[in-house]
Parts: sequence; C-alpha cells; structure tokens
Amino acid sequence: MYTQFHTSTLLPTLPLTHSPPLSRRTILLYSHRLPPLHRRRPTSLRFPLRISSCINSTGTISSSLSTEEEEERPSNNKRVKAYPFHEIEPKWQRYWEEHKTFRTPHDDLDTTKPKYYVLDMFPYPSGAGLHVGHPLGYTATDILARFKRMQGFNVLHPMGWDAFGLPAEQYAIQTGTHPKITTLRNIERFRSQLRSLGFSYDWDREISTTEPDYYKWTQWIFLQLLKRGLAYQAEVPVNWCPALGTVLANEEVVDGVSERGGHPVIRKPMRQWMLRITAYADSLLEDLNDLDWPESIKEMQRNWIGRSEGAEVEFHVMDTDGQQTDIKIVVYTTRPDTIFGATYLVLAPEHILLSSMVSEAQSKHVEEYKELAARKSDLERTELQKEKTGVFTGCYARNPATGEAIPIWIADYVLGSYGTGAIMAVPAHDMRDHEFASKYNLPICGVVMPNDQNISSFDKAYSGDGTVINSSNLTTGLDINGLSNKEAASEVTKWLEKSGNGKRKVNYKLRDWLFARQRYWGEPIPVIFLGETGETVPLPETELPITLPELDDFTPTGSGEPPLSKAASWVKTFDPLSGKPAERETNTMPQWAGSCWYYLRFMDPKNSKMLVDKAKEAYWSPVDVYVGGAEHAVLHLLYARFWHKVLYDIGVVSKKEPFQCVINQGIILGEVEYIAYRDPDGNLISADIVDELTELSQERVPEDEVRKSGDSYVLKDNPTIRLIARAHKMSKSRGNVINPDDVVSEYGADSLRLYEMFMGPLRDSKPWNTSGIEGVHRFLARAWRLIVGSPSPSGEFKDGTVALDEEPSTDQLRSLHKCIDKVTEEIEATRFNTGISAMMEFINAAYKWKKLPRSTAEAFVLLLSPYAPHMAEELWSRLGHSNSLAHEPFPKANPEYLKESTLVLPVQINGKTRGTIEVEKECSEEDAFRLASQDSRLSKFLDGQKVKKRIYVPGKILNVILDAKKVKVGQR
Ligand code: ANZ
Repeated sequence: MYTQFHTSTLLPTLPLTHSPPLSRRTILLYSHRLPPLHRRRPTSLRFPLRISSCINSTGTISSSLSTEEEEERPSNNKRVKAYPFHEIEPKWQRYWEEHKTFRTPHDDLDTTKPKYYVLDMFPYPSGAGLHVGHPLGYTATDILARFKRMQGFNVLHPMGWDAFGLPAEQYAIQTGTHPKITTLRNIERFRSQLRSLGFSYDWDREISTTEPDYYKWTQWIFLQLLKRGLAYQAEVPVNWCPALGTVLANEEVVDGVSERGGHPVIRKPMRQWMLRITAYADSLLEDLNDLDWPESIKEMQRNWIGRSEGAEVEFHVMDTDGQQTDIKIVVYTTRPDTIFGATYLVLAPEHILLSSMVSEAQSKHVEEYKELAARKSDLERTELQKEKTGVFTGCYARNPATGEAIPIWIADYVLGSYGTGAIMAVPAHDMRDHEFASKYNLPICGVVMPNDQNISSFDKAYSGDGTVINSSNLTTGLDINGLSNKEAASEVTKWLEKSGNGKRKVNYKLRDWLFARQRYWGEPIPVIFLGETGETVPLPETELPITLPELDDFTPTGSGEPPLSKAASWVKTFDPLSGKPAERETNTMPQWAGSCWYYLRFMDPKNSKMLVDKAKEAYWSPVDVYVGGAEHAVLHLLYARFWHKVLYDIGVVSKKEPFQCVINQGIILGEVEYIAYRDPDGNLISADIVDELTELSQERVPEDEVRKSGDSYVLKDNPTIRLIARAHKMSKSRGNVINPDDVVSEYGADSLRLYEMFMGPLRDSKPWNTSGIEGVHRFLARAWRLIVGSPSPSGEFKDGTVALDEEPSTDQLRSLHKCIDKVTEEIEATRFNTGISAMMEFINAAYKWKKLPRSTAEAFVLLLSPYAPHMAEELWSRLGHSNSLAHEPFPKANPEYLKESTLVLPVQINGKTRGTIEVEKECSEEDAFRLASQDSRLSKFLDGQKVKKRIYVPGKILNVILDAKKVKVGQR
C-alpha cells in the first residue's frame, strides 16, 4: 500500500509555537546565516544530561527519562556498547526463523482457543526501503500480537506486499528493468529489514499481490462483480494525463496535475471499466456505525459517500417566442423550499443537453468556456475561494413554481458528475450562487427570513433556517409563505410530485469506481472482445489466472491504448467457449485492487481451490485490529469494505465488515528545529514581538541552548528571547530523513522499537529526537545490567544472571505487580508509551534492591518481551530456560499486591499541622500516637508534655491536644 511516505502533501510543517508570517526577504535571508549564537560544543557533549525530550500531543516537550543513570565508560573514556545487542539480535532472529516460532498452525489449529487477528496495512515495497514511519505501526501491532499470543490466543499476524503500481513501471520505462525484477528486489530488501526489527510475522503466510496465485483470485472477484452487473464499461470523462499516458482517478489528481510527477491532467471521454460501488452506498454508510474506528475516519467516509436528501425539479426550456418546449432540464436541490428564489439555472459545461439548446449568438462563447473547463479537475472547479466564472447560453427556462422565465447559464462550479449536472440557482441563500449572481448582475430574491432578525436586502447569502416569504403563486397553487423552511421543503416536494414537476430524491457524492488503468504493471482484466462484433465476453473461471505477458517496452502508447496492446501475440486469442477469434482486454486493474481483499488471503494463503476456505474465514474474521496511515481513511478502506460486502452477499465471507477496529498511527516528523530571529543590526528579536514588516533573518539554535518556559521555548542564556519550534515532514530534500537501518546498527532493533513506542501516543504525529533514542537505549542497558550484572572493565558481560533463587519480599512483589498491572492495562488500551514508563519505574525501584529474586526478574522479562523481544529472549535464556518465551503465559497482576498498605497521616498538635507519619492503613490510635512520638519532627512538640486529648480519624488525621499547664513529671 502506498503510504504517507510516498506523498508530499501531508503535514509540511508543524508549528509548535506562534510562528509569525515571514516576509519574502526574511526567507531569502534565511540561507545567509549570521554567525552562530554561541560557540557550539562538540557534538558528543550536546546532550550532556541525556534527557529524552519528546513533543507530546499538546506540543510540549516532556523530559521522560531519569537522568540519574551512569553510562558505562571504561577508563579510556571510550563509550562501550551498553549491552551486546549486535550479537543478541541476529541470534534470536535466526532462532525464530529456524524454529518457526511465530507460525500460526494452519490445518492443525486448535479452534477452541480464542483468536486474535492483528494486521498491518501491507506496504508497497518501494525502492527506498523502510522508512522510520513503517516500524511505528508495525511495532504496535507486533506488541499486540506477542501479548495476545502469551495470553493464549491463536494469533494471526501476517505480512505481504502490495506490489503492483506505478513506480516499478516508471523505473522500467527509464531503465528497461522488468517491474518483476525491481519488485522482487524491493521485496527482498523490505523483508530483510522487517526481519531485522524482530517482528513476529508468520512468514509462511507471506503473499504478494503480483503473484499469479494471488491475482488469480483478484481476477475471480472481478468476474463475480461482472456477473452481478457491478462491473460495467462506460464512456466517461476521465482524468487523462498525457505525460504519464494514463487515466488517473480523481484522488490521483491534485490541483489539476498528477499527484505522481506533477504533470498536467485534462478531462477526456474514454471507454473505461467502472465498479458500481454506488449500489452499496447505503450499507457502506449504515454499517460504519458498528465499527470501532476513529470517529474522524468514519466522518471522512460519511462525507465521501455524501448522502443528501432533496428533490429533482424539472424546468422546461423555452423557445425564442417564450413558449415552453419539450426539452426539460432536471436539477437536483437539497433546498426545494427555496424554489421561489431560483432566479436562474446553471448547467455544468459538459451537460448533454447544452448543444441542443444553446443560442447561435452564444454558441462560440459556450464552446470556448467548455474547453477551458475541460482542463480543470473537479477539485479546482469546486474550490470555494475560486472566482466564479460562467457564460450565458442565450436561452431561458420556466420556473415551475413562479411560472417566470429565468436565464440558463453554464458555469464550471456546477459539476457534470454530481446530481443531474444542473442546478437551480438561489443567490439569496447559496453563497456560490450569490457570488455568481453579483458578478453577472442576475436577480437575487430572498425567500427565507431568519427568525431572529429582519433582512431587507440579501447582500450576502443567508443559508440558515427561517420562515418562508415571497413564495406564493395563485396560478400554480403553491403557497408556502409563513412555513418554516423545513416544512416548506416537504410541502414543495409533495407539490412537485403531485403536479408532475419533480420528485423526492436521495443523492450521493460517491461515484462509481473507475477501475481501468492504461498501464502494464497491474492485474489483467479477465475479459475478451469477440473479433467480429466486439462483444465483451468474460473468461471462464477455469482460465484464471490470466497472467501478464512478458514485455520489453513498457512505455505508454500515448494514445490511451495501454502498453499491453504491444504484446500482440498475447492480445490475439480465441474465445475458449465458442472458439471464435477474440482480443484480450489490455487495460489493467488499478493499484487498489489487490489490497481490497488481501486480509482474507492471509487466512488461507495457499488454497488453490478457492479464495479462502469457509471454516478458516469464519474463524479468523473479522480483523480485530488493523493499523495503518490515516491517508487510507477513505479510498482503501472504502474499496475494501465494498468488495467485502459483495463477497458477503455471494456467501464467500461470513461477516458484514472486514476490519472491526482501525487505528491510524501518527506521522513521524523530522527533528524539531529551534529558530531565533535577528534584526539587520544583529540583535536577537523575541519571536512573540516579530511583525511582518521588520526584516529579519532566522538561524537555527542547537537543542542544548534551548529551554522550555511555559508553553514556549526560550534561549537558556537569555530567556527573554522566545524561539520558534517546528518539525517538518521527513523528506530527502530537507535532509531530515532518518534511516531505520542506521538506528538499528547504532542502537539495536529493540531500542528502535522501544523508542518509536515511547515517542508519544501511537495516534499522534511526533518529531524524531535522537537524544530520545539514546534514553530508551540506556533504559534497556539498565534492565540488562540489573539481570546480567555489570560488565568487566573491558566491557565484557559474564554468562548467566545475577538473579538469585530467593523468595521476593512483599515490597518487591508490590513493585512487580504494579508494573504487571500497568503494562497489561496499557497494552490493552494501545497506550504503549505509558506501558514503557511503568517498566522504567520498576527498573528504578529494582536498582535499589540488594538482591534480585529470579521469579521477579523472570516476570519482568516477560513483560518486556513484546516491546524488546530480542533482549527479553536472551535474558530468559540466561535465567535458565531453553525455549523461547514467545508462548509463555503473560504475567497476571495479583490484586493483593496492588493495594496500597500504608498511608501518610497528617499530625496536628493543638490544632496546628506539625508533620506527617507513614502508618499502616488499619493502624490503631495507640500505634499512630506512638509513631508520632517517635518521629523526630514531632517529638520535640510532644516530649515532656501531658496529653489532654487525642482525636484520631483513621486514615485522615491525628490531632493531639496538650495540657498547657501540666508537664509530665520526670520528662524535663
Ligand atoms: C438550490 C439551493 C438553494 C441549493 C440553497 C443549496 C442552497 P449537497 O448537500 O452537497 O448534496 N448542486 C446540485 N448539483 C450540483 C452540481 N452538479 N454541482 C454543484 N452544485 C450542485 O448539495 C446539494 C446542493 O448543491 C444543491 O442544492 C445544489 O444547490 C447544489 F439555498 O439547490 B442547491
């Protein structure tokens, strides 16, 4: 799946504090930096305290690690490896592979056990390899998978490749390397990178969408869609990109250019395959309610489906004598209540009736305008800020409610692809119509009056609710004056239906899915066209897979004919049923196809008889947790839900929805940059007083010269100077990309995993911070030394462990069980960062113990294992186990040890609080008084005094009233 890492549009900057607008001059000056603020310290000393600073969801920097730790340094002051991760990690990766530790049984699965299906959005194996953004979601799912496995679930945790797509083909065009070769090479690289991070995938279930064994079933699904009329061909205006030589989906066009490569895109009618996703609009909408997805994604899907209720209204076109003709323009409106305010009609420039009605005088203008509009994407056309343009058609239509003739215009803000491609314009109540009417001097007639104010002239559109005015016509018999606009809407709809002028209508923004691509590297569409008639014939299922032919020349033909048309001997074929000569379809499926159903194939990846075995599907469905980037909120998740619903209707799957819970991981941004401003004289200027007019230069300030002050960042040496803190999306051009391979080689995979989880809440976007990774690395080293012991001066660690076969004390058990309780709760709530904090607290407490009981160490290692599995396995084996810990039961917290047994009791003497004592919860009055008398701060008030009265409220307070006159004999 293409992820955020391949696009350039997401989150360009994250302003963390007030960021004043910069003049052009400022930006120019930015590259000519003034001398640094302070002489920089050597890099190795730049984070002297090694405080892990990370920016949390509220944009504040939080110090997250204790600074009391000592780094292991031998006398020559060279940093030694904190623990031998270089040896441990490959060793355990090999072990897991050889022992197939994470294989999920296939036919021999014990289905009486509960199941847990945890899935990553499988990646598109790009040439760039893994990005640090990938392991964020993958570590989260891996923790869940390992945790649930240890809790006795059958876990399905697979990985595969969404490997069809443009980049491999573009590369083939440039270099002649076959996309298959590039794809295999990239998969190889991704796989080895993922293995090096210790993810517990069942590699026996690996799939690639480009393998014929896989796409055979993608093609099979297409045939089922075709059989049910859900796939069809249509001549549709498509986004044609001449430079890429292909048609693009709306979402692949951004601001009139292709998302990939930025090439101009024009609208052009072409024969295309379409999938009737609109037939499922209602169930796609309704079933969202039962899903445990982020509300924001559900809302995006609802908006994308865009259900609206309204009416279709017929307007008869009039001839030059003002007589009504048979030509009817049907408009779609969500505001039938405003029909008396419809003072003109607007057609989309591509409206099919246009040519049959446009006046001679206007036809040249209309044609020119049509051409201009064809070059714009729907997105550009509907942009609210865009100045409205249009052309008068020269003709009129009759408003059925008023009976009046109103002009017909064309304008590109009306889309051919929505509703009926025509609107009744009500400028008094619709902003865009108002802007248009004002520009072209068209009448504006207010018909809804707000209830709380009187508007005398509608000099801007009023789109709210109110009471209907100016809306009665004796001739047509329609009178809605005085009604609320809601009542009026339903009255008008009834009248339209009764008078034959229209009908109630539900509309969707959702369009059928354009399902053909003029590219090579995609699934062939399994249909042929008979030679003589051109009739479309679906190939029999027995013919599948229709494999891609070999091809040397991948360049698009440029005419719109797909590159596959160059494979002449493949194209020429026979209808297997009638034996007649035929030609194969040369369009291929879009990149989204393979990812629509892959989660099903993981349940039964090698089945050659069917897409997925029924019993296996019934057991594993639905996916319990699906983690991926928010950029797939609409398209992938909607397309997959659509296919799933079709498969449900034909009995292939047993559940209505594929993914019960979806989590979007945030984006990892580059390191935070701190920026200071200087005026032309070189004086530092605080960011909060910078204005647009002052010409300032900017310069970066090293992190160790910055401190946080309230919500802002200031210079340590001069706290009156506020700085800007910002983090950018990682990109090659900024040079702020962190390569996970480098992190693994410097700190180890466990540190990378732990750090990515510790950066902040999984769902938040957060900046990378190198000192943060050092922090978690040191935590792991502490855990290692706690259990293994300190290294020799040369840095070697002894074999085995320092843990002893001793019973843990109650105190130790309390620390441990608090940690178990917290880690369990936090994993279950997918709050992995706070789970790590709990382990850090435990390690801090354990460092104070004189002895480490083996059972306590073992339990801690099990807790750590989902996060840092390599180290945990190694420690587990040092603690005397010969098997992997992957299937060991996850520790359970004993509630006995979670109770707080002591409390802090305030002690008052003569009504004045003089101190506190720590007492057992069930402490008696006598004991409390005794402890108070022994307390060094309190004894000075009590010694030698006679007590008159004691007031003791258990758990709350001890108040001692002294007898002022009497002094106890012998106590002075
Ligand atoms: C008259 C009217 C009066 C409208 C008013 C709105 C406010 P949704 O809710 O998004 O479905 N419309 C209809 N078809 C259109 C098209 N092809 N291109 C652009 N705009 C179109 O929006 C429905 C409203 O959007 C319709 O209701 C129509 O304008 C406009 F006070 O009709 B309305």
